[in-house]
Amino acid sequence: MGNGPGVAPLGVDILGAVKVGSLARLWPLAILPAVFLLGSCEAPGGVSPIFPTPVSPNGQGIYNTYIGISIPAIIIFLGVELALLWVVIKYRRSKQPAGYIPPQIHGNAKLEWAWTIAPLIVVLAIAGYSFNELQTDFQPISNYDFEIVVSGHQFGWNYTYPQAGGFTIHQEGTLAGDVTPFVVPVNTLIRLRLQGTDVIHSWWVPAISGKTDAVPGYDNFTWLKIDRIGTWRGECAELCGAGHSTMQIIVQSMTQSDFDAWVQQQAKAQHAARSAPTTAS
Ligand SMILES: [Cu+2]
Repeated sequence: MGNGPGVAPLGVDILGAVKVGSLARLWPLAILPAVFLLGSCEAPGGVSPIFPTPVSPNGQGIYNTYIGISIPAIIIFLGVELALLWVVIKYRRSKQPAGYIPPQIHGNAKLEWAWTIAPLIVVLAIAGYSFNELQTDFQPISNYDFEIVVSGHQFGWNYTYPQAGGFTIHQEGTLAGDVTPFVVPVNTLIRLRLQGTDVIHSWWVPAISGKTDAVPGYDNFTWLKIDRIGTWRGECAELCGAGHSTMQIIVQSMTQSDFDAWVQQQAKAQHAARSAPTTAS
């Protein structure tokens, strides 16, 4: 009695309905992250959330470091979670006699040393491994083929080629479409000298190199040596103002002869612009 659908007593029925109903409703939530990730691949100018294929030795080094830390971390995570589950299931209260108190380990010096030293070793290993990678990628190298000055401003990037006539490519930020590509020759070791003209920006193309800050009044360095012809995306990785999200980066690599032709074209265009009768800009 009283168990008709209209008069369900609070408790069992309602809880049951909530459990079953919410589980069924939660399924779409489980795939939301995947939808979000795939959706953001389509966003104009966005950096892919999926791992990029590294195309420069420093991009490869960063990728290797990430994998080298993540795989042991995943193994440790699974080990800890499995041990936890094993303890929770095997020693659950309902399987113990009433009033049971498990063996106490408080004050066990050996154990406490062990669980202090073991994580310390892991953390120091991660620190050493990643610091070594930082040294490799962000030192001002000296054996480069040529240098390009990358200057960040609100909101865009300027690339000056001092050893190719000193012209500058303006990669003005926009979300309306693709920005002007920053062009480099393939298989050439290029040093990037990063500068900032107003606030701190950060030059980041995941397939090529790690985030490198462009700081006003201070030169920062990174480098690239792209091993194939193509185009890669990046973005400013330092919140730098209202137009931060427009600061896309596109890097294009081409053969040396295509690059030489491109340099000729840029030099000619900028020379023509300079010698043309000046109009208000
Ligand atoms: Cu910026």
